[in-house]
Amino acid sequence: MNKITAYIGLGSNLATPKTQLLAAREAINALEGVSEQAFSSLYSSPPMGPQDQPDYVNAVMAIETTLPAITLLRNLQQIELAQGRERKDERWGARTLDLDIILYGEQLINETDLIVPHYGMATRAFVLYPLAEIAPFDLMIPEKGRLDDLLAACPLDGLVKLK
Ligand code: A4P
Ligand code: MG
Repeated sequence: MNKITAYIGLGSNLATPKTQLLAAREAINALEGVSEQAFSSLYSSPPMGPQDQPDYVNAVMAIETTLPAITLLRNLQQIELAQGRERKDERWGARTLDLDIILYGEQLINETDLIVPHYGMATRAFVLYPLAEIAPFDLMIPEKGRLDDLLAACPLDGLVKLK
C-alpha cells in the first residue's frame, strides 16, 4: 500500500488541554495503518472566534499512513468522541478535542465531509508555526503556496510556545 505523509492539527481548550493532546497523540499512534513521524511543541493561543472561552493549546503531528483520507477522518472523529467532544450549534465554540487533517500528501480533496488542505490552515498562526517546526520549510501547500511564505505573512496573534 502507498504510504502518505499527512499532517494533523490538534486543538483543545477544555478539561486540561495538554492532557487531551497527549492522549490524542497516543490514540492516533494506536491506529492501524498510522505511524508518527514527528510531533511539534505545544502552543497556547487566545481563542479565534467567540472570546468567552478559555485559551487553546495546539500542536501539529506528522504521520505516515496507508489509510485513505476519509478513513483517517472517521478515525480521528472517533478519537474526538472518545475524549468527550460534544458538537454544539455555536461556531468555533470550546471543545475538549479537535482533530483536523491539515494536509494529506499533496492531494487536493473537495468532498462534502472533507476539504484538504484544511480551509483555515494558511492564515492561522496556531497551525503554521507548529507545522513549520516539523515540516520542510519549502513544503508546498496545494493552492496556498510555500510554507515559509505563508509563515512570513502570518503574525503570531498571541501564540506562545509552551515549555
Ligand atoms: N471537515 C472538512 N474538512 C476537514 C478537515 N480537513 N479535517 C469537516 C477535519 N474535518 C474536516 O468539523 C466540522 C466538519 O468539518 C466535520 O464534520 C468534517 O466533516 P467539526 O470538528 O465538527 O467542527 P469545528 O472544528 O468546530 O468547525 P471548523 O469550522 O472546522 O472549525 P476549525 O476550523 O476546526 O476551528 N482558536 C484557537 N486559538 N485554536 C484552535 O485550535 N479552533 C477552532 C475551530 C476555533 N478557534 C480556535 C481553534
Ligand atoms: Mg475541526
